[in-house]
Amino acid sequence: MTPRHLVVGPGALGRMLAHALADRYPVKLVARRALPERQTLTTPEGRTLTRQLPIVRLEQLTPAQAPAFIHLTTKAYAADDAADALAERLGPGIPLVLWQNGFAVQPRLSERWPGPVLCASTTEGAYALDDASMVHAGRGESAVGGLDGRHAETAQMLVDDLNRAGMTADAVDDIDTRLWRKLAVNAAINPLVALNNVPNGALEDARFHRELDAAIAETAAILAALGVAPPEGAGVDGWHRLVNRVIQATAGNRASMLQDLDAGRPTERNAILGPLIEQARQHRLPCPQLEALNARLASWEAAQRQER
Ligand code: KPL
Repeated sequence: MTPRHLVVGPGALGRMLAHALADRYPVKLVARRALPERQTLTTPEGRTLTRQLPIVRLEQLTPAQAPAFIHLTTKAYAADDAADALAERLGPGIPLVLWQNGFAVQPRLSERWPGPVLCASTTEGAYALDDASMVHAGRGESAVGGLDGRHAETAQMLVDDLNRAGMTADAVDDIDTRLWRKLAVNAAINPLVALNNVPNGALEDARFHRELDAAIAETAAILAALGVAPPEGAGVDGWHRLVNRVIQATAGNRASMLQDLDAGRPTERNAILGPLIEQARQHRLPCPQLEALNARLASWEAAQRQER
């Protein structure tokens, strides 16, 4: 059967999306390796649901299986290669939905993908237990839109599907601002907790304040130069409040970057710190703290590669 939604990248978010959409629409999950089709999800309320999710390999896709939407839920560093392979297999014109962190893949693929590109920013919480089971840890909200407010009708069609599937989603005309805001939070929290091997809540400890404050101040200055409005009030205080709120709300979490280091995967530093450092250079703004975090993560990753 031709799927309406093709979900590429069977990590926790991809499988959560596939589980939700499969209740209402034909869905296929695309994976690079064989995975069990019998997939289990534990809901935020603790119920266990098991479904058959059709899983295909990317190499098996043909234009006959072209869906209404492709959801790309890979890590940011794997998104470009996956998108190239999808365009080659499925042909042009299919809306691509980018669920990645950061602000690197989004402008690049919005230029390169042969069709409309939507970006999604979500606060859904999910983690994988193994190849066949995952936990939907907390319900969140998703915002969807094209960069610069493009593709509003397509975004509305997608959020209608997501809402019918039980998620909470909105079509927005300011996804650029939302992606930068999420990136700002990730840039403040993720590298520090990953490099120190601590849960998010540890950043409330005074020993982290100097580095946390420096990362927030540098990020605030860069985003001000880009014209990204600070959240919750003017200036750097708005960014502090937002970051502190997320630290408190996710105090027990091991952030995604820490999970990446634990699993021996590369981190998403190029998608999160990379765009900030690049913009700082373009606007001639100093960002020594962000550069130091990036360099420390790079050497950690290099050491991990050598161990393998
Ligand atoms: O989004 C996150 C992540 O882990 O990537 C935060 C907000 C840091 C929560 O853990």
